[in-house]
Amino acid sequence: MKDFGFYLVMTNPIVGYAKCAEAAVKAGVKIIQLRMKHVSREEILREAREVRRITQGSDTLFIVNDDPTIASEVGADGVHVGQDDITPTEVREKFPELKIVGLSTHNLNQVLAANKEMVDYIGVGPVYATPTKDIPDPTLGLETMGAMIAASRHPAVAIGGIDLSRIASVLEAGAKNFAVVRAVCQSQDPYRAILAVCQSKRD
Ligand code: 3NM
Repeated sequence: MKDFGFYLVMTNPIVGYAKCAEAAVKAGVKIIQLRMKHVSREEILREAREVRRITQGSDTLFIVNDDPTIASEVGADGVHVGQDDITPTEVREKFPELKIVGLSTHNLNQVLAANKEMVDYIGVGPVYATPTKDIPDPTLGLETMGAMIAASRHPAVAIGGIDLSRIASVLEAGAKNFAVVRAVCQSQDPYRAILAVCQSKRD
């Protein structure tokens, strides 16, 4: 998988998942993830089907967080798993229809372990403190983030507390890809928020 720049993770977008996904497709975001916590499987399935419909035939890849059965059921492009979820190898074995498998990493050892796994990209975070995750791992800071990205043989996506004011520093410290939740999902106008994020990437 090639570097993709901006990666949008959707958790509780204030305009709703469908509108947020539409904005991402319109803005040409390469990859979006549906990350719904504390809701029923049915609710996730419903939103996932809608996001699949919106992204179908577009340039935007659609990833489902945590649950490969939902990803498979709706025909998503892939799944993103954490350290405590089903392993990437198991996903590959049981869900060969999922083209993309992403894995969260939170320290250098996990990056080195991921180098031996068949994953398409890794998450590296949290770079900064974030309230978005219930139990966040210890904050990495830019230096450790940079070292983890440099050690990864897979494309790496910096995540955690990244907003407009921090993107330049994150890129300077070695990230080629970065993900946000709040910086887009808390906007009434996600399209504009995405354009602002992508613009600041180029500055
Ligand atoms: N994963 P925000 S941090 C979903 O460390 C997620 O792997 C993280 O949200 C990790 O952009 C995080 O609102 C939350 O800070 C990122």
